[in-house]
Amino acid sequence: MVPSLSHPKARTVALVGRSGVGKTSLLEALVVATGGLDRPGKVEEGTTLCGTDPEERKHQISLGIAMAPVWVGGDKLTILDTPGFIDFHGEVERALDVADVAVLVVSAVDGVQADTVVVWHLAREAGVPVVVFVNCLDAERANFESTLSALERLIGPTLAPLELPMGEGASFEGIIDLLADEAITYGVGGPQHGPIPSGFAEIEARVRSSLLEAIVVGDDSLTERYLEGEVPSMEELEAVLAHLMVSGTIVPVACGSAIRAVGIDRLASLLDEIAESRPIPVLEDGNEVPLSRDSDADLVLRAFKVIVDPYVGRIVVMEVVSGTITSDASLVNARTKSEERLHGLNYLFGSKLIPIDKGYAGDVVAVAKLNNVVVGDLLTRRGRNMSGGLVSAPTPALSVALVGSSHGDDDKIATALHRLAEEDPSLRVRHDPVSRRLVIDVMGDVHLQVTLERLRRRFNVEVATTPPSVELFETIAAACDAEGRLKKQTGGHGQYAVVNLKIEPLEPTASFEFVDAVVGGAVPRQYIGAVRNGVEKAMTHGGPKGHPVVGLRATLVDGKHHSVDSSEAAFETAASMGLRAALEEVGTTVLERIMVVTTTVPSEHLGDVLNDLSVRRGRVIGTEHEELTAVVTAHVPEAELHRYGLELRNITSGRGHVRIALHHLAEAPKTVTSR
Ligand SMILES: Nc1nc2c(ncn2[C@@H]2O[C@H](COP(=O)(O)OP(=O)(O)OP(=O)(O)O)[C@@H](O)[C@H]2O)c(=O)[nH]1
Ligand SMILES: [Mg+2]
Repeated sequence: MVPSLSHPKARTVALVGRSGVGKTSLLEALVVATGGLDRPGKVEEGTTLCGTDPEERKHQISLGIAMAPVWVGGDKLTILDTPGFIDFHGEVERALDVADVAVLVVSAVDGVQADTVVVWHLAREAGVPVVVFVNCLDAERANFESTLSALERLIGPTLAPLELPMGEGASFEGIIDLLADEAITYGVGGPQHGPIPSGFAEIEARVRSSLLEAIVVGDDSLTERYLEGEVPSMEELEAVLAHLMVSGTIVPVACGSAIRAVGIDRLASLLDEIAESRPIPVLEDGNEVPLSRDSDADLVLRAFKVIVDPYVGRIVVMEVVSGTITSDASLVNARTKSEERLHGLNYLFGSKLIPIDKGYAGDVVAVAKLNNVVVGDLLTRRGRNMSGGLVSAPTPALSVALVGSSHGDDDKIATALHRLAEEDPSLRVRHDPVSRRLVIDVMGDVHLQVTLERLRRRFNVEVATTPPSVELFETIAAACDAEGRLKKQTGGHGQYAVVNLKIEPLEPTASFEFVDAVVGGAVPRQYIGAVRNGVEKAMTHGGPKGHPVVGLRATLVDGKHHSVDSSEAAFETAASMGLRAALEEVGTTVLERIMVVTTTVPSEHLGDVLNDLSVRRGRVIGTEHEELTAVVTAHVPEAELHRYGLELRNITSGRGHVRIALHHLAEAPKTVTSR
């Protein structure tokens, strides 16, 4: 369906790339170049539109999606700035979910690095057309040629420079527009167009002809005419180029400097050209349907970010997938099926909320007080059975247990963490049943540090961290008979119960069986349940080595009771005593949890992954190959998996995934039991 032309065009652009390449600075420069701001702020001074969060200012890196719109010829492009640091790549994925086009920002100083590769693959997997912007050409040691060759190795023959820099570093003067065949210099009076300086003529001619060839092969009639020696008109070339860029057949390269505002106006126009409707996949009645950005279609919104503002409260940022939203719209949350009433409509300009009346398909709107909407939710009209299913939970790289500064802080810490997790879908909070401590799953050391800083600044909560405890168990070493005898006379009623149990080991995973084999009422019926409870309580309480007991069958074979002094409590206590005595007598074996670890990595990293697993006492069960990826399944003790996610990320430059689940229990070696 062709989007209606009667509405203004609104599209979304994601800036992605490794940390420090200048994405936040580029967003600032784009806003200035299109008239949204008079002067750019600076990352170093914490004065940019998208770098005002105190932790971002402190670390001088972006930590989450931030945004501001730019207007290009009446079209509204919402530019999403994303963090480059790998711990925050969940945010990059969220931005790519909603973007119509992605700008892969690369610095001409450090070119293509492992993180660049990761982000390029994320953009490819999201199916978004990509524009490469080579930034920092004004910086010392900038090298366009080597950056371009590295990009060619990564992206392949679809890469096509549309521009060349004139000079580099201190001698960086401007941009050569290959299609228009002209030079553009940036002085105080704005961009100046002129002929190509003679020093650049030869290289310009060479790169230009390969660009023209790349364009004409995209259109059969142009190819024919080109081969006959005719040079197609600029309009014809531009039309075919636009089509090739939108379809991803050509990955264009633009260049410049965000800090010196060189080439930024041109990038804005290029983005406007490429930011065409990308059909957004949603699930409707169980089938995947692509929704085109049609402002006249049914309204569908998708939440991709939550901000908890100290003054405004909870703000949900949503993309208008299709339709037109007005500030009084009433919608249904496809996940909860409950109605969500909007109270006002805004867009975000950095940290500012700017009120608006309407948002068209492709727009990004921010709405306060939508307390039940979480990242990934779809809002639509009642009667449509949709689900997004698009927010994949990232694999946590690191888990740590938190210890409050004083006892009883746990509730306060948990509340604060849950508030942080609302804004940060990569942060997971859970309760460790063994240590009874709060455990958080994070994406790495920097993510952990930022989370602890936010706890302190926003909630005044101070915590220390420790590795989460490894869950150990005990099981009885051999079968035996046990007797529990309780006989107390302390004035009034006494307490009297005797139980005779037969205890046998079972498979440790079959945690507990109880058999009643009493004959002749030696233990009256009403106390049998209490005996069972007593055994279970003693198991949970722990064996002689202090771990919960699993894997045994207790058979009640005999016992004694007293018509006045016996009670449920007495039988429960006697049963607990009986089991404890048995465990002491025959001894216990300590068990550890063996996890089944399924690791998916690009095949070239398979060897390193297998080595790493063997160091972790892992036993490889199988390896499967699927095209360029390898899937390794291994049994690994839980005690060896601390920081596995981080190590895998290091080995694979962030391109590995892992799933971990409990498989069985096995005897733990001394090194683990004495930890
Ligand atoms: N010389 C030069 N420096 C630049 C340019 N663009 C950005 N910088 C500087 O590079 C540093 C990092 O810039 P940012 O804009 O914060 O980089 P980023 O890509 O947003 O980094 P993350 O948020 O960590 O992903 C800052 O000190 C900028 O001033 C540029 O075009 N030329
Ligand atoms: Mg940034």
